[in-house]
Amino acid sequence: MIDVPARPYPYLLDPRHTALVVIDMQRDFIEKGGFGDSLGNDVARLEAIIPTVAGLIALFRKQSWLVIHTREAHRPDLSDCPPSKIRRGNPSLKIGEAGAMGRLLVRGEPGNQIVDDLAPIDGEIVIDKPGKGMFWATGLDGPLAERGITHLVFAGVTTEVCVQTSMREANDRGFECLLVEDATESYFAEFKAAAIEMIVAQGGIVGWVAPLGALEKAVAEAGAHV
Ligand code: TIU
Repeated sequence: MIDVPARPYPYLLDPRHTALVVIDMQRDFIEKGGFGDSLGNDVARLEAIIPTVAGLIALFRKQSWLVIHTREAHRPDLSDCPPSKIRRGNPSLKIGEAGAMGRLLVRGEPGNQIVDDLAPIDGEIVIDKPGKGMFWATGLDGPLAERGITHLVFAGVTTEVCVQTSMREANDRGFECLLVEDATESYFAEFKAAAIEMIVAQGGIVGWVAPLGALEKAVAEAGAHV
């Protein structure tokens, strides 16, 4: 086990059974003209974490540990998108309508792609999820069980929406979850801070939190090839 200094107490990472989950680092949320922008958010905050997320992905690739990428994405006919979700937020452009990067949150559209700096490579899992959580209607339980994954490290956007929902779903399924706090971001600084405190409160009710540097150092000290 790799002992990672974390809050609320050290996280024991099992190097043979750990995967990284990078949540929704897609243009829809990170670039102007996408879904996040249509909801009235300042998207610049999210772009700033790309180098840290890239560093985290690089750490996992060096160890040959599994990397999973998710995208919030609907079928072109929107049959997997409840009308309530389309109406929600009274956005300037709704899910499925055409924006500057194609149809919002629709599979295959330019805006639905993961940003170039974090693009998946062969052997990594890419999940299109119609909800905020990564297990709902995705079939992800199967591939994780087949690979014997018991520990999940989380990154991505946004902290209090898709990252927190996915981490809670994973926690309920028995996964040991660590959120890398500088590899996640919200449109609202106060929501990110609150989400992190909710995760670690009550003895780590949803999991653990640590910065990338702590994880890198722990992996290096454990003698893994960094
Ligand atoms: N709006 C917002 O903060 N997030 C989302 O709609 N989706 C994700 O978090 N990916």
